[in-house]
Amino acid sequence: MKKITLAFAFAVALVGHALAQQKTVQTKPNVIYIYADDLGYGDLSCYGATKLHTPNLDKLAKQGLRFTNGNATSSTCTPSRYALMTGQYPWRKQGTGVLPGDAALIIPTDKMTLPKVFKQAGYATGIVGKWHLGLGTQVAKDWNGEIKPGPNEVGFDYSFIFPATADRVPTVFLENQKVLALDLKDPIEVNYKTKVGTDPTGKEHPELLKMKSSPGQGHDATIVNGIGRIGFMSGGQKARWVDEEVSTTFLTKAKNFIVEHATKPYFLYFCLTEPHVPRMPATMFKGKSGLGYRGDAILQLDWTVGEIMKQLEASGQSKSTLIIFSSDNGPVLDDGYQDEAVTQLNGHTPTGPLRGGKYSSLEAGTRVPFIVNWPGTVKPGVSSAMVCQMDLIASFASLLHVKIPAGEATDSENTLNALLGKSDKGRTTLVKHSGSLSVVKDGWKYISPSKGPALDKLVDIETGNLATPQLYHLTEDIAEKSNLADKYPEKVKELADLLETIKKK
Ligand code: NG6
Ligand code: CA
Repeated sequence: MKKITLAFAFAVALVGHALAQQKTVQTKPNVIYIYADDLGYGDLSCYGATKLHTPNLDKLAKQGLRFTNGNATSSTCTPSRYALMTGQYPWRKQGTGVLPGDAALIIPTDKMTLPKVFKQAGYATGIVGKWHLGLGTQVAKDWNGEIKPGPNEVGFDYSFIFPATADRVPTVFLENQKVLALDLKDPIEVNYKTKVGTDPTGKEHPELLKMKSSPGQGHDATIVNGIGRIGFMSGGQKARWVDEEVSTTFLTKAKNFIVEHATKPYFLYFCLTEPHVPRMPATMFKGKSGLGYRGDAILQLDWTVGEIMKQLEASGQSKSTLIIFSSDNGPVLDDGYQDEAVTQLNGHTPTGPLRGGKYSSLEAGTRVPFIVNWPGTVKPGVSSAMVCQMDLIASFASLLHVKIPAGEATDSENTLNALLGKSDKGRTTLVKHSGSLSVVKDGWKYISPSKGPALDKLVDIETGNLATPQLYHLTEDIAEKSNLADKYPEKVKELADLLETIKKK
């Protein structure tokens, strides 16, 4: 009898332990934030693309919540990522525009960041992919030693990154503060002003290029892997990446991180480079889309997301992992290379129904694909709530009961209920940022007057610049076709005043 009682008590304890564990999993999901680079609102088949088929992202969306009003804060990379990391509008701080590859770190090391929210909740944190928020304390730095501060100093336990963009030197990976495959006998030097070393440049030797740069866009400095880059570098021959391998390298590192942290909740910031220039996908994707390398790069991105989902399934983490997928800014075709993105477009519309694109104040600049997937917890569906990447800090702080110190991440709003599909209300107000500022409130958008050109000729994108105010009723006119500023002057004034108030905050 005594034996049975003991065995029973033991069994009860076991079940209790299992339930407690399950509970930990439910309240502390693993979080993977997958960030595409320059992917447009209309680039995925789950967002209406018909010339491109993205089955893995479609599956992610079908099993999850697909947002039709998901936003980056800005229409370029660095500022959007700054907002994601800090919960602050980037335009509040000088020096948060697109950074060169040798820039110093722009994220404060003593303030709350998105990875620190997770760390404070006991998570392991990792970043794999494109960083583009600067490294070190100054521009001049030794690329052959420990390079810090960087991601490891702002909240990531583990980092495997490239410093800036795929089209900027140095074209190397860094793992936890050190350049990977560094050979000290062949030291790396980087310079954005003058040529260093003897490597040929695209300007001097266009015949060496396997992909031509577009005239006047500046991708004609040091040639690496047959591609002209922005900026000069010398040395580090063995450390230089091969573009065709970048994505699978990041994928491998991300999968390793997932497997290694299977027993502890983790936050993985997985920032892919597709479909940013230079588009040079792995051989198995070249020609696959029929839309040139831009389309192929999107298929590679889709495949990568599928591989992550498979890895989660294989290690039994699907239900305990919340995936968010989004893009740092809108799409562009010719962003510096003659890669057939324009000539092979074949009727594909990267912006979907939106006007503008990367660099633009118009919707396609900042409204991007945004998917939340947490099988068993987030009910599948489509949400029209206005959500923004900058709000992840406050939202996850709320989920994980982490306190954000006063005066930090002050622009981040807790929109957890919208993100988890429990509410159809996200933000009411959001400031959008390109060359000029716009504000969206309750479906109305005001773009402040700007003297800049209406068309960015270099990339053939409408900028949204106009010398007079613009007012669009986005809920009825998502394509921003009718400027209603003259018709509703009081609305223009209300939103212009609101923008001023937010700017002063
Ligand atoms: C621009 C580059 C463009 C791209 C972009 C950054 C020129 C003319 N164009 O300055 O090719 O690198 O910066 O893109 O230099 S982002 O997605 O990282 O913001
Ligand atoms: Ca980008």
